[in-house]
Amino acid sequence: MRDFPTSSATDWKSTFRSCLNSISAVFIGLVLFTVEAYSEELNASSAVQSRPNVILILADDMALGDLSCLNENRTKTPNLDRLKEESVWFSQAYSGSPVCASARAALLTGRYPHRTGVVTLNMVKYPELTRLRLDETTMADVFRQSGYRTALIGKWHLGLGSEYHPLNRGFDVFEGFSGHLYVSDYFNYKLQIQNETEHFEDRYLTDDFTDRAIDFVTRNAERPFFLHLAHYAPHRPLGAPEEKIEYFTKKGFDQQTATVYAMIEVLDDGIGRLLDQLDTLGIRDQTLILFASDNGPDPVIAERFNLNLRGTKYMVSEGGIHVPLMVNWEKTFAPHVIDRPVHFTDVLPTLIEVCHLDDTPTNRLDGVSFASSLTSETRAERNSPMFWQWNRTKPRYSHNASIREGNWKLVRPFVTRNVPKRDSSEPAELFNLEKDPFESNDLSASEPELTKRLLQQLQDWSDDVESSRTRPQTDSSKSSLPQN
Ligand SMILES: [Ca+2]
Repeated sequence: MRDFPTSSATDWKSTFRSCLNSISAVFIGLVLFTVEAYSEELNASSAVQSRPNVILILADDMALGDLSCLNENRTKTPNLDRLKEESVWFSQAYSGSPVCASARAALLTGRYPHRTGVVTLNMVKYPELTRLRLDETTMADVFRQSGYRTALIGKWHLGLGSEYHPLNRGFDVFEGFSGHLYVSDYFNYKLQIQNETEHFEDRYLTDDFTDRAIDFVTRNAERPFFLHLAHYAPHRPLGAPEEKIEYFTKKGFDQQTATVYAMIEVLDDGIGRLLDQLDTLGIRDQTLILFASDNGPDPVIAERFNLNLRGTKYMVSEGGIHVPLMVNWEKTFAPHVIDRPVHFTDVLPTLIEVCHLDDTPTNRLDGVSFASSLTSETRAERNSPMFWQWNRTKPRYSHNASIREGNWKLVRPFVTRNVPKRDSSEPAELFNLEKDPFESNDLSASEPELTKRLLQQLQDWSDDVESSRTRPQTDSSKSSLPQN
């Protein structure tokens, strides 16, 4: 050590102490900084590691009563039955709409379909009423923003035209079709493979989608992916392998019902194959799987068994909107049943929470996360009511509209399949779903105050979503998102 003059010993000591303090401060600061940086890295890395792959499988017009475990084996759905046993099953799950396009709009945005601009289903006749507004953020946008590889395999039905194409709405991969005109037959159809249209007549559509889904998960097994497998089955046009149809005609079903059931069996086979592939790849327990149907059974085909629920596709009665929903994440979610009502708009906020996604949609979500129901069997009530409305063209909210609050459901009846020319004067009906799940006992006369209040809430909601639907178009929400 250097010899310092005695006279300055006190100064030296104080300088040394001060120096030491500074060094300590720097050192401690450095340690803290390093620990902080490390822990940030650790948090980021554990967040990434805890992000599961997500496969959202949607059937089209498949009824709750089409699952063989719920229909005394009228149908054959062994894979879905097993998945249900291994999943969190929502016994009170609701679509966002009783028809295809609007239901998908709600599912993919977490918002009531009216806000998104998708209020009906005929894309050719009403292009402006079937496009997902460009200022809406999709589930695929959100996953992609968080680094997921995103794919839509199957049906889009949320707008024709390049701006509305799935590749411009958050999907990296699109192998499917925009609307019904592509599929004249399940054995003879066109698909858009990214931007190119290809014609196929050597395969069966449902198997084709399954093969493409298997191919996608195999190619992306090493990274987080979001796959929306939007099957067309068992939607019209009817068609299935003969031997499968024959199995059901031999059981005594008419030709049309037998064909629908055969289509569902092929769908189920495909889900089994996809799950097997996840096992083979060793990523099953890193993959969250959801299965749902977009709306109830199509009344035009044949009368289908649907647990005696009232109404069908097109109607806001239970038969049109009460759908199957199961959520599976092996080793993370213990199988159980949740009877809390959930709605399609709840799926996006749930996935944002469960997958720790970075981005949140710019527009206010209508849905409420049900993540707590996935990890616990406690029934957490949804505080806000749920709403539905559909008619064939511009919304007329007095037709086919409904609100559910707790166990009470108020329904403004479905009047006609044709375009309503004026507001409906049909009286609203009131049901207590806990006591009357079949909506057979109208209590509006004995509960006039409740009926009046719910009717007003439905009216307020109608005004709100209509004002949102007709807002000026802005594109700001998409400016920060990667574009194809
Ligand atoms: Ca549908």
